[in-house]
Amino acid sequence: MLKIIISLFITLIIVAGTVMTVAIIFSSDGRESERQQQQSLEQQREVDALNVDSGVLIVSQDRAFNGTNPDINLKANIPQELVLVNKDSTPHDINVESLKIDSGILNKDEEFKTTITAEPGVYEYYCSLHPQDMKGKIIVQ
Ligand SMILES: [Cu+2]
Repeated sequence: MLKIIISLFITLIIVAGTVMTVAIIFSSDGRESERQQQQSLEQQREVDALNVDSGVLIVSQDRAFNGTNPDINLKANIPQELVLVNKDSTPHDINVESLKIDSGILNKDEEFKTTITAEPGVYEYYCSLHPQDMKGKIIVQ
């Protein structure tokens, strides 16, 4: 009888331990995905920062500028800052030949800043390392 009680007790401890371990793994998973969600929200805010009054933030990531190589709208004849941050482990740059802009090659987490004061027009921007995938238009009005 005593043996049965002891083995029941041991089984109970093993079961409780397993349940607690699973619970801990799940709760840390939850925290992890919450953190990732917050991170992607921050990235979203960075992407949304396009076309703010004072300037433009471009993030190169996954071989694209701001995910979709968007049109960048600028106001004519007003100095506006353009910032490029490279978030890829692959090097990138940004070139706008008609505005004489060449960032030079940026490695991961490096950034390039310039100020654009341009006449109305459409200016192509591109990455010289991936000109097929990373190119878009700066529209100055
Ligand atoms: Cu590139």
